[in-house]
Amino acid sequence: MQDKRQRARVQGGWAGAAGPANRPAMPSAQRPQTWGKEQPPQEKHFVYEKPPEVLRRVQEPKVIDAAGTHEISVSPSGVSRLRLFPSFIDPREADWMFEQLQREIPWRQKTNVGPDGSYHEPRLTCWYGEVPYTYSHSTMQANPHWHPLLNMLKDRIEEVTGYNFNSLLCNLYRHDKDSIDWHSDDEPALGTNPIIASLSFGETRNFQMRKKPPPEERGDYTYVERVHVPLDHGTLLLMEGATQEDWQHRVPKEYHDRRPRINLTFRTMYPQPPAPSH
Ligand SMILES: O=C(O)CCC(=O)C(=O)O
Repeated sequence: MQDKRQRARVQGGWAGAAGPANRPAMPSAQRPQTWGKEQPPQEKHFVYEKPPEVLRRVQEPKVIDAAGTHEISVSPSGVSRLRLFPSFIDPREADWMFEQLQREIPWRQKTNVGPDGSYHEPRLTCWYGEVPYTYSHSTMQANPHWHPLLNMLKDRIEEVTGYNFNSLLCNLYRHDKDSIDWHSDDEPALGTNPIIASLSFGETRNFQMRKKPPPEERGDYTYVERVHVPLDHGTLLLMEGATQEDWQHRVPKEYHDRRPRINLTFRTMYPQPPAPSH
């Protein structure tokens, strides 16, 4: 895909009158007699100059859907790594888990604060953990009352991955217009290089990632690397290493009907010192 901005624009300038050097020779008999008279207005013509070709391409997303470990980048911050476990929960088990979670989790619609004021999140959420969780200038209160099924899933994930988690953000995407916008899970309370274990149930949605651009791009994501991971019923995705520092992710709205989807993101939160009072 070639970016429109890269197409050669017509450039050039108005060159002076065609002098003897760049005008074809004319037989002397045909030459206009100009001596003794006023010179005619100088003839100008537009000279096209092709601008130097800048070859930058918008990158096609790399689709990751195979089980296993995928290193998506290496940078001074470290390796960004995804580990994908399709059918981590087998589909029949995943069916009843989905129904139970949809029915029994106390889902709420959170209100966030952005540059244009407050807005309702386009999805429902529920937070579990010993400490509150603040993002987008709004806080979810600590909630130690884990649903037994969530405890069971946490144990299974810990056993397979070897990591321990103490918190969980649950997301319910009710339909195709529910979404989560570009962000990284990089709040200070998550520590450096946080490990995020993301378990999905229900409708398959496209989990999209984009690499943060280098400083010289001044926040322009046009040419960055992209990765798409279709997350389906029962799939576990682990994000490790520098993934939160070097990449952002989102689940975009869709243009066609989508049935509900639940996503559970297990994390480890560290208590933070209280903010200084003034
Ligand atoms: O729904 C998902 O797969 C992603 C959720 C997410 O990005 C988050 O909870 O931070």
